[in-house]
Amino acid sequence: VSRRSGPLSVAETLGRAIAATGAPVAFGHPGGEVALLIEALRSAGVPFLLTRHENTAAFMAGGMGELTGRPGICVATLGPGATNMVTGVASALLERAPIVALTGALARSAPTGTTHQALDLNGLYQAVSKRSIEVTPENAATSIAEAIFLSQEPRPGPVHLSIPSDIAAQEVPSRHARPQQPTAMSTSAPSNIPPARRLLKSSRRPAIVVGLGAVHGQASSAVRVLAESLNAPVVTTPKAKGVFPEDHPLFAGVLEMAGDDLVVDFLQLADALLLVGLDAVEFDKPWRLKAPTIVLDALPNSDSYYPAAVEVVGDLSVALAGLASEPTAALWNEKDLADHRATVTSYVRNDYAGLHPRDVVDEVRSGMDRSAIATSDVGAHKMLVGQAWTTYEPRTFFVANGLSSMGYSIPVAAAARLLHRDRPVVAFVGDGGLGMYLGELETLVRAKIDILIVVFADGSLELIRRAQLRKGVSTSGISFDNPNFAKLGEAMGFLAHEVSTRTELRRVLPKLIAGRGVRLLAVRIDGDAYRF
Ligand SMILES: Cc1ncc(C[n+]2csc(CCOP(=O)(O)OP(=O)(O)O)c2C)c(N)n1
Ligand SMILES: [Mg+2]
Repeated sequence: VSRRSGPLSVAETLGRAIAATGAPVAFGHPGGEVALLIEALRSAGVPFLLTRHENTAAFMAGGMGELTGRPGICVATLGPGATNMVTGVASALLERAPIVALTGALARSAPTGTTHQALDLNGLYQAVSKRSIEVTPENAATSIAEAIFLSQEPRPGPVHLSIPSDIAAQEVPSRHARPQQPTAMSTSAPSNIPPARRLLKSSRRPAIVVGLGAVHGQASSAVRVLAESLNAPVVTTPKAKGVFPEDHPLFAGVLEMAGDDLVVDFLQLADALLLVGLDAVEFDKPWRLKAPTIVLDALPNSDSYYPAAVEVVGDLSVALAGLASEPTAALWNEKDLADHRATVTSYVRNDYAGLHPRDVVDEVRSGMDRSAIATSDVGAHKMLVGQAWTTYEPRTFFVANGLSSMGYSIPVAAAARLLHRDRPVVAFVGDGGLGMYLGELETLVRAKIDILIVVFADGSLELIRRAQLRKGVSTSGISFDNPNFAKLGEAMGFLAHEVSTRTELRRVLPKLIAGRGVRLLAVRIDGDAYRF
């Protein structure tokens, strides 16, 4: 780590500020225009991990952000590098992942009329990030400080900096070397506790709905204390899985995933709903719950996706603690709750004769300990995994459910393993999502990342096939051929097995779970087995 004194270049200024956040690595795919930036990151102590596509770099950075709450870092060059990274940055915006996305940009000294690789990158990135700033020597220190700060502020997300290629080497004038930015996050004392308590006190059957704001607000233990003191059942959204332990007798399922209607019907029995950090980004159906709501969040309910009878804005743990002091005698019955959970569990299984994708989730779950980290991609398999994968702790399950982009699960699992070298990590993915970024398997092998990839090989974009069936149109444009996965593993240097029966699954799974490096389990399934 270089600690040269004297004036710093723009690249060095950015590199040092990023290193100071504790970012362990920057992900990206270079061009000549970002060479100085990558070198400045490296010499500040932030090594560069080359991905084969820029979106993967942004997905990995987003994974780091979701895992830690601090910004992940991704880098792309100008022009096609920057356009390639747009989906990954948009994913960070709607998955609420703090990241700082750095791209090159056309040299400010480029001759008038230069159009080669010239695009309005700030205009492009403005649409997919919280802010997009063109870096100059004068604003460099302030811009990177703002990017780091703003990315973490609720709701977390991406901030983009474009660095014109001739600016990177220029010196930051000493009078601009100190950033003009706050460094402390805002925390406000929650308002409106008394009316919330009154509503709760008059309720006989309160229920708690937890969203992803509770992950960022680190409200897990406060949710549990309140749920137990009220004897209130708890459901979560997919991205909040693990905030409440799913083996707890008060756990009542996951919204928006397979069996969603059952969970909604159950919640209709409630006479008051406590919504904790619920983010509308996770819902793609209209709000159906009828009971009056107490809305607890870091931000005002400006989306108005769901109605708020009482709104409590501020620190979630403080707000939850303020409500927990008023015990009510809730009329929920433990047996009804247990029956409800069993109904949800059996629903996703279907009466299907062959190897059910649910069996795969169950076998992998029981082969890994409670601390395991799982990720899910997007498709029919997500509906299953989001309900069926038992999650015990916050920040141990990650799913694309905001932008819901294919390609999310493997990079996020890789980021998880880079951070947690002591935990088993599994990525569930469809054969469509895997195929979209197949080249990245080389990245994972090269970086020696210990993960199990479980691919549901149905030869189809199954979720889309279901949509076609529902709409009564022909099922065309959704089928494809898969590679021979075992041979692919041989060619690319990782262990891979293909199974199509439960016996085969049980034979190869222990070896795959216990192994090192990249391991791939391809499960041949019939897409008809899924039930939403
Ligand atoms: C980048 C991207 N393109 C298209 C979609 C729309 N989409 C949602 S699910 C899906 C099918 C995914 O197929 P696969 O990965 O095989 O999963 P399956 O549904 O078969 O489980 C598609 C195309 C998307 N979410 N993301
Ligand atoms: Mg598929």
